[in-house]
Amino acid sequence: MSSSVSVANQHGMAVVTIDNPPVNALSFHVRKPLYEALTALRDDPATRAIVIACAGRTFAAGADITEFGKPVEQPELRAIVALLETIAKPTVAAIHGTALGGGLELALGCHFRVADLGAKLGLPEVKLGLLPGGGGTVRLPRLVGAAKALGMIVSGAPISAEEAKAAGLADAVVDGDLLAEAVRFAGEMARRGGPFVPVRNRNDRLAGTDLSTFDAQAAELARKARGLEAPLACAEAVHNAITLPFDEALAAERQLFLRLVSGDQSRAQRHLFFAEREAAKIPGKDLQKRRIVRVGIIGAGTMGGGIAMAFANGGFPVTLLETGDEALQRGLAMIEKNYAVSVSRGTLTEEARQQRLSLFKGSTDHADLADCDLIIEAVFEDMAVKKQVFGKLDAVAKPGAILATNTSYLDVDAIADSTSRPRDVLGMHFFSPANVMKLLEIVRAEKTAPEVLATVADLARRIGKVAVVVGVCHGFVGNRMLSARGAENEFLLLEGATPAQVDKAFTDFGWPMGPFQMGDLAGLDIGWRNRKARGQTAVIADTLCEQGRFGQKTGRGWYRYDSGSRDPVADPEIDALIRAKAAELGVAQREIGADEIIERTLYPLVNEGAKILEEGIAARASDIDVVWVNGYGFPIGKGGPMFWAGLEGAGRIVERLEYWHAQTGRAIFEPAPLLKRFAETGSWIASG
Ligand code: T1G
Repeated sequence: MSSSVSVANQHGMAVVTIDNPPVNALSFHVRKPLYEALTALRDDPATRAIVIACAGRTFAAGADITEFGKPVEQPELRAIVALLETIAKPTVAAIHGTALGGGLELALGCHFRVADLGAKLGLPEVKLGLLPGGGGTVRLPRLVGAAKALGMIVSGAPISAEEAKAAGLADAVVDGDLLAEAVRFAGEMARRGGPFVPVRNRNDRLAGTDLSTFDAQAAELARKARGLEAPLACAEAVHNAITLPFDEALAAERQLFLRLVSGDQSRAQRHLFFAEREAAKIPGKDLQKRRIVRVGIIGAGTMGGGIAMAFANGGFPVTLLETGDEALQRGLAMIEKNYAVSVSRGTLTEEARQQRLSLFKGSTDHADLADCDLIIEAVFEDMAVKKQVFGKLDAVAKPGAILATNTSYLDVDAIADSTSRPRDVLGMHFFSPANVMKLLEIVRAEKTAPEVLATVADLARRIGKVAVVVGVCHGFVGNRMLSARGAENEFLLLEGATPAQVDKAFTDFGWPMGPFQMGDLAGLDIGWRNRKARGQTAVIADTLCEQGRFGQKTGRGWYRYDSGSRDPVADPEIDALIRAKAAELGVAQREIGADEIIERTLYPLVNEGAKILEEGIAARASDIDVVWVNGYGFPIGKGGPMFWAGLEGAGRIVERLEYWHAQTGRAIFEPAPLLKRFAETGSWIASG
């Protein structure tokens, strides 16, 4: 046998164990010996039943994603599943950990599935821009029904062992010795005798499918696909499972898979899968981390409250501090309301709500932070205020406590240097709402100790955040690039584009919303305050704010919002204001197309990313992609700004930046040397 697959055979009960750390991906060096072992056991008259199990922490978590895009080595997973279905003796998959993708499809080739109580089962291929390509779209509906299968496959969300049992996907759930139970189960099946019907021949769960209901469900899911092909292909494949004979549906699945796996969207999403994991590989990652038990949050406003919830959701006791009791109670009330809304939506149980609220302790006395191991300030975005807060923290925080600032822009080195313990200081830039948005920019200051960085990076994972370590500059990675993306917005309006046209160019690109709608959502007064603090102006946006048009919160901003609605309505007053400003400034108005809008917003975005890479503010181009996908909604089907630059053609980007630089003289259009180098070499590596 190979080192990846072993066979134990006692009294006719064969156990085939896959051992391919870390997640038992079904790589070629697993598939070949697995195929051989199953063939031999099928043909061995002494073998009465077969159990497939995995060593380590999980049942097979899928095909080996690193193999995609390379020549396929036989046998493919599909051949192994087909082989399983030629075996007349009982076959049992013993599932623990996360049986995902091809791993679950392997289990679907078995007659039975016995799952550990803590196991998860799912087909997450859609998250990679794919669909289950090992028969999952045709076999899963035969066990759980078309509607349940459609929901699982299009969402990619795994289900628990209990849910799998209830749905008909698992035949038994074990709380104890999984392997022993699976072997016992297999023996019992062998004693009872066959025939053992392979999943492919089970049609009763499909028989009663109401196709119109199914199609309505599929249409609703497709509506949310926002330009992504995989969700649509998933729905089509499950539809085929209902309407076509098994082998035809299987062949159709194959064709859909081959189309997706070679497409740009799947390449982009597979890039992001690995990019998120690369971002976690920071210097000092394996250093001894500091012990974090209690977390202190200073500021109970929108950000502070959201950050506090993020930690409470991760099971950490939180001390929430405000300057006065009224602000504190307001913050705590907001947190209670947020949890109550989750309970009413069914996304949180009442028990969990109470458990999380029990983790909060409110205070208006800095001394109460003395027992905190990590203290994060989320106070007003003003350097003097931040330094004052850190001065107090320096006095009350215990030795070894990590002190973090949630600043979005400010110089973390300056904040660290205002304390006696700069090695314990760094930035933790959360994105609003902090209890929901996955991105956390960890701002590594010059003096931040490596183990402090490693501790916070590990902590980020524990609270479900996607962390990217960034360097100190104005706006770090995300907000600095956001400034470049928005620098032309007012010029575009003055020259003739409307807010709706700009926003439509963005939503057609795949963004959840455009910059003007986003501004109305966030509140235009925030940008207005920042501009005033930095002595900057924006002729149109400032006028809106002077008129009290702050966006959704005031019912009017770039758009009008009819009472209570969040849907933007184009406002003729805005068009008139823009025309008046353009006339005042002597700017001729003209038709501006979507291509120009993209060139003058997203090309500078890429260009600024290249500058950030050159300056070492980000360690990798893929880190920048992780920031933009998880913090700003960059369409996952385009892989993030730096990956998309390759899809768009960096040479064209450089050429158009040079054109706009010649037209306007504005620095954001001056192509970064690294961008030019990327255009020539296809590599974002800054050095060498
Ligand atoms: N292939 C290759 N490498 C993988 C992998 C996979 N399927 N899954 C994980 N890794 C690597 C990962 O890059 C990391 O590497 C290490 O394993 C630990 O992963 C035909 C087409 C299982 C829930 O989409 O969701 O089957 O950084 O850090 O947080 O229909 O890994 O250490 O070098 O994520 O404990 C479908 C993907 C594939 C599951 C574990 N399956 N994996 O999470 O560890 S397509 C998936 C995960 C497919 C078939 C289709 C998670 C996990 P490194 P990790 P984790």
